[in-house]
Amino acid sequence: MTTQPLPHLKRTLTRELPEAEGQTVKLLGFLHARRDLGGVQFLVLRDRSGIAQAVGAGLDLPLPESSIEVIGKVKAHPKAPGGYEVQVERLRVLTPATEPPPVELPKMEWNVNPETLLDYRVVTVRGLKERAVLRVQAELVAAFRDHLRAEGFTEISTPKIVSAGAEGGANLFPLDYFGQPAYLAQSPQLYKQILVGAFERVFEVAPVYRAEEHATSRHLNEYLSLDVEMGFIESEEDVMDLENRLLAAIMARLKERVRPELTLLGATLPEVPDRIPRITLLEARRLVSEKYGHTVGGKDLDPEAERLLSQHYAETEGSEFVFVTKYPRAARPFYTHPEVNPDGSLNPDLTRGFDLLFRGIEITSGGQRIHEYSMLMDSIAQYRLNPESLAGYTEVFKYGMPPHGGFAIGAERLTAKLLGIANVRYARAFPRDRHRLTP
Ligand code: AMO
Repeated sequence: MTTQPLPHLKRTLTRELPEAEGQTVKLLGFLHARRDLGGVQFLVLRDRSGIAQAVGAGLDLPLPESSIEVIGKVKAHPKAPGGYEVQVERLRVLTPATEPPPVELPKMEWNVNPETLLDYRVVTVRGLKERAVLRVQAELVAAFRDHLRAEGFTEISTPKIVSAGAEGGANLFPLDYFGQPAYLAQSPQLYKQILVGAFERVFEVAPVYRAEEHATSRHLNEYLSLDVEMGFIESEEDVMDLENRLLAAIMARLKERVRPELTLLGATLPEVPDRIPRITLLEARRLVSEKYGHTVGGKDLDPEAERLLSQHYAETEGSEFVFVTKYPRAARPFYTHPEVNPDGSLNPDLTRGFDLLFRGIEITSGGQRIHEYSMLMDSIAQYRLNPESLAGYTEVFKYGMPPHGGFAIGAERLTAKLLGIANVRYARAFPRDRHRLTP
């Protein structure tokens, strides 16, 4: 053993071991696991690409999770993870852990005892499955960006400190902005619409804030919103077509880039149909009532109705996605465009708003937006909102806005449903929920 680095040896990643058989390599990483069998030490080193087993004698192994450098020869070994093992010639401890991790990472029972795992998230997030979830999400976000850029969209960044809410409801986090009342943004809705005036097609990837008091498996107080807005549409159908193409591109990319992570998590990616089925909300309510005997109160679908509707389309059309369209006005925010009747008149009850359900839950809301100033002001009055508080937004509609629409995908909900995770909190590195502000 030595304390001197060997500068001439380039770093090898654990996933590159098969190509390095018979060679002496240098691995850098974390001491994932260790075992002493009568003077022979086995260790598992974890780096960003995976894990590798190493074996040596007379090694003074530090605590798990210490940062280490291992130099040794690569040998084929069918029983080792990945089929190769490193015979340790030198072990150097770069940073010794000073305490053992509170949870044994290799033995971590996933999705079990969730609160403890979240309490110790600073270190449990290093677990192979934990980081695989976040890696898949990172690839999903990259695919979202790449596809939209290829369709001519520009990435935008809008304020998260705002003077008014965009989505209505009571779930705004207030804050004191130098003595002025302000809020954390519930969504980039109004700003993404304004920027359609500059770029026609925009998207944003950013956290948004919802002061939801209830703790459910689908709600976070801070979540990653994947937002899209597009100008010069005919109707919300164009927006759904775009989301259909986008989802197909995302799934194709995941299939190609994160196969090891998907295998580790036992996840099956959905097929995205060329045309995701579309059903109006009214028909959807009738369907779940007639086929499943489930009657929904209120104007929307409830979680059970979402589940049943998804089940219906999975069974009858083999689609794990379904768009629910033509939401009633009472169930949508003020900016939603009313449905246009065949004779060109406006429908006072229905809108061009839609949701997308995937594997039983809503992962997207979207729709066509109102683009005419007078119609928007009428809508604000009908919703009994204060036009002054929205003046900074409504003003742009005096200067000419094209017909436009868009949608937002909740990144954690999509990730969780893709990977079979029961609670959206595990699809976020450091979730914020009703009871959790740390870590
Ligand atoms: P909405 O409020 O329906 O629509 O949100 C859009 C999507 O965001 C996700 N989502 C959440 N995820 C986790 N925790 C929450 N508390 C939470 N709330 C919502 C869901 C949901 O479908 N401006 C519109 C979108 C648009 O029309 O473009 C909006 O924010 O996946």
